[in-house]
Amino acid sequence: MHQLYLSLGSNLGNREHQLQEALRLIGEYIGPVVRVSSFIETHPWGYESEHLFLNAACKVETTLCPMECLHITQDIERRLGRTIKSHNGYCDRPIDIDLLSYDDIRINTPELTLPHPRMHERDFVMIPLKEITQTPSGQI
Ligand code: PH2
Ligand code: MG
Ligand code: MG
Repeated sequence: MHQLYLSLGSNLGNREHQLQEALRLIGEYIGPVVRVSSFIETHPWGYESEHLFLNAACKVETTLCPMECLHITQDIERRLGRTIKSHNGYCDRPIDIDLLSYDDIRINTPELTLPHPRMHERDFVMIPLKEITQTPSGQI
C-alpha cells in the first residue's frame, strides 16, 4: 500500500457537497480515505476573487501509481463540473484536487511534481495537512 496525501479546494457552488463528493469518489477509484481534515474557510490566495474557498486535506491508501492517481483526480474534477483550467494565474473553481505527496517519492515531470513544490507557502494546504499528520487518528 502507498500513502498519498491530497489537498482539496472549492470556491464555487455547494462547496461542502463538492468536497464530500470528491472524497467519496477518491475512496471509490483511488483507495480508502483513511484521514480527512476539517473543512476550513480561506480567502483566495494568489488572485482576487469574492468567492471564499473551503479547503481540506486527506490521506489515501492506494495500490495505484502516482500518474494513475493524477489522472483519476482530474477525472473526478471534470465529473464535479470543473471545466476551465486557467493557464495564466488562478481562477474560481467548483473543485480542485492536488497531489501533495506519495510515499517519499520525488517526481519532476511537466505533468506532475511531487512533493508539491509550493505547498509549504500555502496555509490553506498546510493547516489541514498538519491536522491529519500531527494528530493521532481517532483524536479528532
Ligand atoms: N487554490 C489555488 C489558488 N488559490 N486559495 C485558496 N484559499 N484555496 C485554494 O485551494 C487555492 C487558492 C490554486 O489551486
Ligand atoms: Mg490547486
Ligand atoms: Mg489543481
